Amino acid sequence: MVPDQGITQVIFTINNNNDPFNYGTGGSPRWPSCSKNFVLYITDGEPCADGYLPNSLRDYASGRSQYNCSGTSCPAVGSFPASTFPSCTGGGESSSCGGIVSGCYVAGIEDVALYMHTTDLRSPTLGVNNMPGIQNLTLFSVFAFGKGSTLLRYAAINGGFEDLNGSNTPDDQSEWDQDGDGEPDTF
Ligand SMILES: [Ca+2]
Ligand SMILES: [Ca+2]
Ligand SMILES: [Ca+2]
Repeated sequence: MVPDQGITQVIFTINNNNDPFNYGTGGSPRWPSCSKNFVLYITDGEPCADGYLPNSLRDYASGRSQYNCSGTSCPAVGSFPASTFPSCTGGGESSSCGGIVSGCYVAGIEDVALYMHTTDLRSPTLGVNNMPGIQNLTLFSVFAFGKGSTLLRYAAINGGFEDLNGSNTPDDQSEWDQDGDGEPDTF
């Protein structure tokens, strides 16, 4: 939905017919501003090479959310333990991610999650078909065959919190743990 300027190969086209915000039928487009939009992310492991991000998204959560990983590790926050990423093989091109870490083996999903959840993706400067109100994405992450990933928890918090105090950041546990069990409600 937010095409990466760095992608040279066109992998999808944007028009009214495949616009997920378009609820119109019969050739009459209709964009209700209050529609909710969700991303269900199902994975069998932690992402391990997310360094290939546009500069505007790289470490976006830094200074915006305490649930921010950087380099090859996530810090401990509250009851969540610190973690380092499993090493993964192949794929990474250091040059593509500015050589920040060899192979681009760095975190990034928690940055993208915060960006997509706190940014109006249909504004005069972003996306197509500028719509009134704020259109964002809410992330639910499902860690199949595993549990207890600090990285995926932070992504779930950043991408799924309800901002009760208007700070635009998940700075209160009640914003992401309404049932009080210590786990993000979207994880
Ligand atoms: Ca980060
Ligand atoms: Ca908040
Ligand atoms: Ca919870």
